[in-house]
Amino acid sequence: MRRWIMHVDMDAFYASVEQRDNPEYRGRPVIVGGLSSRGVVATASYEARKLGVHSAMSIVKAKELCPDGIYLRPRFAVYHAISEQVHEIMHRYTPYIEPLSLDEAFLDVTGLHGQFTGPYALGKAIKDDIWKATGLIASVGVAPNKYLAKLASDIKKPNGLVVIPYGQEAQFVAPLPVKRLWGVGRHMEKRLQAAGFYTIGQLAALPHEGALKSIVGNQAKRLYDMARGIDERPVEYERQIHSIGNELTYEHDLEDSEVIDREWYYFAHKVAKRLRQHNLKGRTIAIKVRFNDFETISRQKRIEIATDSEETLYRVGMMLYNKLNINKPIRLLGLTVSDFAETWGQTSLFEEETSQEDLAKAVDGLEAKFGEGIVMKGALWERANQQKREEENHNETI
Ligand code: TTP
Ligand code: MG
Repeated sequence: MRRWIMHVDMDAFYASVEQRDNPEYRGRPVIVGGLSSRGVVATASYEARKLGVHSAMSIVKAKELCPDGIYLRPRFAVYHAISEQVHEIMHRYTPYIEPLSLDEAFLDVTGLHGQFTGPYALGKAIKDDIWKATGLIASVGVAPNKYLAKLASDIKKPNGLVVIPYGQEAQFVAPLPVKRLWGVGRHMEKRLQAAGFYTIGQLAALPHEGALKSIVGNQAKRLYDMARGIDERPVEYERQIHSIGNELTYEHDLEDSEVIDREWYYFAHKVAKRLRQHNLKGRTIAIKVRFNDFETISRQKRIEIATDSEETLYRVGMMLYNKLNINKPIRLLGLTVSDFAETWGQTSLFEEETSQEDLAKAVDGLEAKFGEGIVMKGALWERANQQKREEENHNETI
């Protein structure tokens, strides 16, 4: 089967998020970065780029070029939440995802576009899903390999969607300048130009890589292959996750049953949310309790139907806990879900469960947009107003 690789990259990511959340910034030059006199630009909206502002430029320089710009500090928590939301969408299509940064990933979509009318329709579908879920635009490239997919997503930015078909690899890259080869920086570009190579096609026309050795050393083969549109690197996807859990060591030991009850609800919420982000449902629910004398107990239960629901995690967690008949102060609590079932394309048989799932997804979406805790059940709200906790441990075992 022919391999197809997709590259997804959000447009002017941080700046677009700020424009999404502050409509008055739309259509205006927005610069996100460190605002001190030594700060640098993290990114600039396309309106600001027209004036010459770009990533890594000093803020002082940016202000010279764009005195009327809107200068903002980054809100990393929001960008992280959106990144997770985008990954969740990608996981609906394939588990073979290699994230490169918060706003960029490769996907191995081999065999997938059979479900669509071709690679273009597949790229359009992901782009639309990302737009619907986040209100943000991703540029997408689909091609026979990683190098070409990344090039394709970049070449028509912003709002690009480009497919490089099989058979057109070399032809597509031939007219481009040599700096478009992955890994060719300014230094190597100069050396190639000094040797008479300006376009990628000129490199591809060489009979073999040998002639490049004296110019680029051990990069010769890699560049010669890329110049002909060849790149065999696989998508290095994240290894399979086998369990997801959270545990917490408390600053002050817990004794109050109401507080402990609320903690279980907190764990259920946290773990359920992370399960949904990974598109996973688990059948085994385990709790861990450590006392102030360091004695540690674990209990687990296997349920019939795999779940990602906080209500179920809470109920089972509480049931396991109540059976322990505890009478000592507690130092640590934890909840873990494992034994995952495939959830791709599965729909719930029970209407009630579906509406619960829809509700959970809606809450996840709101949290991604406005930050964790925007929609909270009473118990979590109360908890959020308590003192800060210590040493949260966010586990993903593989
Ligand atoms: P990029 O994808 O390189 O840039 P971008 O998304 O802002 O714009 P586009 O893809 O449309 O060209 O980087 C993603 C985010 O990473 C960017 O929004 C801000 C951050 N970033 C930095 O903080 N410093 C940097 O030097 C770069 C390049 C990016
Ligand atoms: Mg980007």
